[in-house]
Formats: sequence, structure tokens, C-alpha cells
Amino acid sequence: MRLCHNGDKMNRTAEVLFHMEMDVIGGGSIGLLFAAKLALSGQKVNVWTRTERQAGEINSSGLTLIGESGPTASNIRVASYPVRISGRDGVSSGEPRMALLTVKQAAITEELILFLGELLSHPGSVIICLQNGIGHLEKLEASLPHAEVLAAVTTEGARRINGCSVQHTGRGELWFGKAAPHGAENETGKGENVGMRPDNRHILFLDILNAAGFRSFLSNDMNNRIFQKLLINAVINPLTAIYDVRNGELPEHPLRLRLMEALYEETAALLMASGWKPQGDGWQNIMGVCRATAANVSSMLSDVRAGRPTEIEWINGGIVRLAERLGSKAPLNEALLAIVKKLLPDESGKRC
Ligand code: KPL
Repeated sequence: MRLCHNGDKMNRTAEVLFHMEMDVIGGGSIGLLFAAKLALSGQKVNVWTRTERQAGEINSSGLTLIGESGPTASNIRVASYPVRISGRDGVSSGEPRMALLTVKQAAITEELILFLGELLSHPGSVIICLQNGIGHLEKLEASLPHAEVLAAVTTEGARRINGCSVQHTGRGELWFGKAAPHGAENETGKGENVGMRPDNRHILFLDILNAAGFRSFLSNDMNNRIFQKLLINAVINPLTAIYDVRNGELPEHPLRLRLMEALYEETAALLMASGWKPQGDGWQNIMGVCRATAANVSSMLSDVRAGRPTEIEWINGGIVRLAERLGSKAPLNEALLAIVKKLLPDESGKRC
């Protein structure tokens, strides 16, 4: 179900709308895209990057957004999120903050969580989490007592050109809202959807995102959306990484197609047993994503090519853990988890 609001009925001014600073955490493709577009819409934005180097680059060169209308330099204030305790001084502003967490799951380290705890220490803070896979929301909720942790799924496409420029490769949508814990921790053990009553902070976030050009919606159906995206990522990401092919090439070979189908069947059955209510034909949906993103290198393949940690532990590993909670098995997901871990030497043996 979609939760919309009628902007005309809201009693607020542009001044109120843009009064709050936004914190974009992460200087990857999605982080830079959101930061640049928010800044271009007049929003005050802090970008928190992992390295001082990237923060310095953005500070000296500005952030460049490459889109249909060509390169545009945006006026943006940046800071880097600290890697040392001393660097955290002055992080908290003493007022509620609105943050977008855009880093990959592997980057949600204890250190980053400590930083977020300080940044979002004021009650009333909200953080929207844009990660693939599952497992992070529970961890963040447990560690950020003063912040409301919201889940998000986006289909925006972005490509990071370098530390201070990003290309908007495809317009999509952004859905955000409250998600129930995935797995057996909640009362029903089904990871069911939770109802969400939108309050002023949610509406403000929504307005800011829409004003920046992101087609955004509040949702009280986040678990379904997360599972839908998880299914797509669980089938496309590991196989494109292993076969080293672009998304559109994956179904072109009959043996790969057979493997995709088998992985889809195993994964969809487990997600349904965990409470997922498919909308439309899940298999056709995956084929549609392969066609729509045919020229894309999946995020997992680009991580493997760049020698970066992948999200396998939270995508196919997440499915394996769902199966364990159901007293079931996910042999294909388990096999792919092991194989993808072997593609990077330092990933073998890691478990969250
Ligand atoms: O989300 C993606 C990813 O690469 O992580 C897909 C949908 C597979 C698009 O590339």
C-alpha cells in the first residue's frame, strides 16, 4: 500500500522545508547522487565520506552531477566521517538530524555505528537506510536508541565517476518506511509488515526528497519491497559476479538461465515462507530487471572487479539465515555464498 499525502494541505513554508540540514553518509554512487541533487535543490547537505581524501576532493572541486542536462557544479559543504575517536569532536549538533545512510552493508562497521550514535544522539532524529540485503536494520535499531530507523528501496541508477563526480544513469523511485524485523524475532515469526503513521518528520523528509527531484513515497509495505528487491539481488548479483557478465547477458546462455530459475525458485519459496506476498510474477520481474539494466555491471560484479568486499553476506547469506530460522535449507544460496566469498581472498570465512 502506498501512503501519499497532499502537499497542498500542509501548512509550511519553503523556509521551514529547507531549514534542516541533511546528512548523507557515504560517498559512493548513490550517496553522491543524493548529495548533489539535494544540494542543487537548495538543501543544506553534509556529505560524510569514509576518507579525508574524498572529503578534501569534494571541498576543493565541488561535487559534479552529470545528468541529461550536462555537468553542473553544486555548492556543497562536506565533511568526512572520522576513522579516529578524536575526529568525532563536534559531530553532534544538539538537534534532531535527518540522515540518509547510503554505504554498502559491509561498511556498517562498529566504528560507523558509533559515529551514527553521536550524529543522531538527539531524540527525533531519523535515518533512512538504502542498503541492499537484510540484517542491517535490526543492528542499527539496537544501536541508535534516539533515532528512528527507516528502511528504503530505490531504483535510482547512478555511476560514480570519481570521488567528486557522479552520473545519474537512470531515474527511478524511492520508497521508505518502517520495516518489521526479518525473521523470527517478531511475534508471528513471519517478518510481517508494520503499519506506519506518517508524522511531520516523515512528511518533511518526503518533501525534501521530492523537491530534489527524487520520486519518493512513504510506504507501510516495506517488508514486501525489501523482499522483492532481495529476490532480484539474490538471483542477479551473485551470478553476474561469478560469470563476469553484465545484467543483460546473464539470461542469454541456457545454462545460466537454468541456474537463475533454480535460484529464483529456492529463494522465492523461502521469502514467501517468511511472509513475502509477491506482487505480480516474480520471475518475469527479474527478467524485466535484466532487460531494463542490460548494460549495467551489477553492484556485486563491480565490487569483485574492484577487489572490494561484496554484499553477498547480507543478500544470499541473508536468505541462508532466513532458511535456518524456518528450520529449512537454502543449498543454492549457500553454495553461491561460499563461491562469491572465494572470489575475494579476504572475504572467505567472514560472517556477520
Ligand atoms: O540492484 C542491483 C545491483 O546491481 O545491486 C541490480 C538491480 C541488479 C541492478 O544492477
